[in-house]
Amino acid sequence: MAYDPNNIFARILRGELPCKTVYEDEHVLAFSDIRPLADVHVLVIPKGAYVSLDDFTAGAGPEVVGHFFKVVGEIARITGVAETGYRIISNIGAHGHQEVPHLHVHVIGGRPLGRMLP
Ligand code: DGP
Repeated sequence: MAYDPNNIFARILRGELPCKTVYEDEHVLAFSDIRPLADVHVLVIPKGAYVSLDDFTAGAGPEVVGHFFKVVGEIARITGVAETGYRIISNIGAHGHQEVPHLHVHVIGGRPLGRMLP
Protein backbone atom coordinates (compact mmCIF):
# COMPACT_ATOMS: atom_id res chain seq x y z
CA MET A 1 0.00 0.00 0.00
CA ALA A 2 1.33 3.46 -0.91
CA TYR A 3 1.96 5.76 2.03
CA ASP A 4 -0.74 8.42 2.50
CA PRO A 5 1.06 11.58 3.71
CA ASN A 6 -2.24 12.88 5.10
CA ASN A 7 -2.88 10.01 7.49
CA ILE A 8 -3.54 11.09 11.09
CA PHE A 9 -0.15 10.06 12.44
CA ALA A 10 1.69 11.85 9.61
CA ARG A 11 -0.26 14.96 10.57
CA ILE A 12 0.67 14.49 14.23
CA LEU A 13 4.33 14.15 13.20
CA ARG A 14 4.10 17.41 11.24
CA GLY A 15 2.56 19.14 14.26
CA GLU A 16 -0.75 19.71 12.44
CA LEU A 17 -2.68 17.73 15.06
CA PRO A 18 -1.98 17.66 18.79
CA CYS A 19 -0.91 14.63 20.77
CA LYS A 20 0.09 13.84 24.34
CA THR A 21 3.78 13.03 23.87
CA VAL A 22 5.30 10.38 26.10
CA TYR A 23 8.69 10.18 24.37
CA GLU A 24 10.36 11.68 21.31
CA ASP A 25 13.73 11.47 19.64
CA GLU A 26 15.12 11.88 16.13
CA HIS A 27 13.54 8.67 14.81
CA VAL A 28 10.61 7.82 17.09
CA LEU A 29 7.52 9.47 18.60
CA ALA A 30 5.41 7.88 21.35
CA PHE A 31 2.08 9.37 22.43
CA SER A 32 -1.06 8.43 24.31
CA ASP A 33 -3.78 6.65 22.34
CA ILE A 34 -6.90 8.79 21.96
CA ARG A 35 -9.10 5.75 22.79
CA PRO A 36 -7.19 4.10 25.66
CA LEU A 37 -7.99 0.48 26.46
CA ALA A 38 -6.20 0.63 29.83
CA ASP A 39 -4.53 3.15 32.15
CA VAL A 40 -1.44 2.93 29.98
CA HIS A 41 -2.04 2.91 26.22
CA VAL A 42 0.78 4.44 24.24
CA LEU A 43 1.36 4.35 20.48
CA VAL A 44 4.96 4.18 19.31
CA ILE A 45 5.62 5.27 15.73
CA PRO A 46 8.69 5.65 13.55
CA LYS A 47 9.11 9.16 12.14
CA GLY A 48 9.74 7.75 8.68
CA ALA A 49 6.88 7.23 6.24
CA TYR A 50 6.14 3.51 6.69
CA VAL A 51 2.74 1.84 6.49
CA SER A 52 3.73 -1.58 7.71
CA LEU A 53 6.46 -3.56 9.38
CA ASP A 54 7.36 -4.87 5.94
CA ASP A 55 8.03 -1.34 4.58
CA PHE A 56 9.87 -0.43 7.76
CA THR A 57 12.25 -3.37 7.83
CA ALA A 58 12.85 -3.07 4.08
CA GLY A 59 13.27 0.70 4.02
CA ALA A 60 14.94 1.64 7.29
CA GLY A 61 18.40 0.57 8.34
CA PRO A 62 18.90 -2.07 11.03
CA GLU A 63 20.02 0.57 13.53
CA VAL A 64 16.76 2.50 13.09
CA VAL A 65 14.65 -0.67 13.29
CA GLY A 66 16.55 -1.88 16.37
CA HIS A 67 16.29 1.53 17.99
CA PHE A 68 12.55 1.58 17.40
CA PHE A 69 11.99 -1.65 19.30
CA LYS A 70 14.37 -0.54 22.02
CA VAL A 71 12.16 2.52 22.49
CA VAL A 72 9.08 0.26 22.72
CA GLY A 73 10.74 -1.37 25.74
CA GLU A 74 11.72 2.04 27.09
CA ILE A 75 8.08 3.17 26.94
CA ALA A 76 7.15 0.23 29.18
CA ARG A 77 9.75 1.40 31.69
CA ILE A 78 8.78 5.10 31.44
CA THR A 79 5.09 4.35 32.00
CA GLY A 80 5.78 1.92 34.84
CA VAL A 81 4.21 -1.16 33.24
CA ALA A 82 7.50 -3.00 32.74
CA GLU A 83 7.28 -4.22 36.34
CA THR A 84 3.69 -5.48 36.25
CA GLY A 85 3.59 -6.66 32.63
CA TYR A 86 1.99 -5.30 29.52
CA ARG A 87 1.06 -6.16 25.94
CA ILE A 88 2.45 -4.90 22.67
CA ILE A 89 0.30 -5.11 19.56
CA SER A 90 0.81 -3.96 15.99
CA ASN A 91 -2.23 -4.21 13.76
CA ILE A 92 -1.09 -4.48 10.17
CA GLY A 93 -3.17 -4.41 6.99
CA ALA A 94 -6.81 -5.32 6.37
CA HIS A 95 -6.85 -8.62 8.24
CA GLY A 96 -4.91 -7.03 11.09
CA HIS A 97 -7.60 -4.30 11.26
CA GLN A 98 -5.07 -1.47 10.89
CA GLU A 99 -7.02 1.77 11.15
CA VAL A 100 -4.20 4.28 10.70
CA PRO A 101 -1.87 3.51 7.77
CA HIS A 102 1.36 4.55 9.49
CA LEU A 103 3.21 1.77 11.33
CA HIS A 104 2.53 1.83 15.06
CA VAL A 105 2.98 -0.39 18.06
CA HIS A 106 0.48 -0.23 20.91
CA VAL A 107 1.93 -0.54 24.43
CA ILE A 108 -0.97 -1.41 26.73
CA GLY A 109 -0.87 -2.08 30.46
CA GLY A 110 -1.82 -0.92 33.92
CA ARG A 111 -4.41 -3.65 34.54
CA PRO A 112 -4.63 -7.41 34.02
CA LEU A 113 -5.34 -7.74 30.31
CA GLY A 114 -6.61 -11.29 30.22
CA ARG A 115 -5.82 -13.91 27.65
CA MET A 116 -5.90 -12.68 24.08
CA LEU A 117 -5.22 -15.81 22.05
CA PRO A 118 -7.17 -19.06 22.43
P1 DGP B 1 -5.04 0.49 14.75
O1 DGP B 1 -4.61 1.16 13.46
O2 DGP B 1 -6.25 -0.38 14.60
O3 DGP B 1 -3.91 -0.26 15.40
O4 DGP B 1 -5.49 1.63 15.80
C1 DGP B 1 -5.16 2.97 15.67
C2 DGP B 1 -5.20 3.61 17.02
O5 DGP B 1 -4.94 4.99 16.85
C3 DGP B 1 -6.53 3.50 17.78
O6 DGP B 1 -6.28 2.81 19.01
C4 DGP B 1 -6.95 4.92 18.06
C5 DGP B 1 -5.70 5.74 17.78
N1 DGP B 1 -5.97 7.02 17.19
C6 DGP B 1 -6.71 7.30 16.09
N2 DGP B 1 -6.72 8.61 15.83
C7 DGP B 1 -5.94 9.20 16.78
C8 DGP B 1 -5.55 10.55 17.03
O7 DGP B 1 -5.92 11.49 16.33
N3 DGP B 1 -4.75 10.75 18.11
C9 DGP B 1 -4.33 9.73 18.92
N4 DGP B 1 -3.54 10.04 19.95
N5 DGP B 1 -4.66 8.45 18.69
C10 DGP B 1 -5.46 8.19 17.64
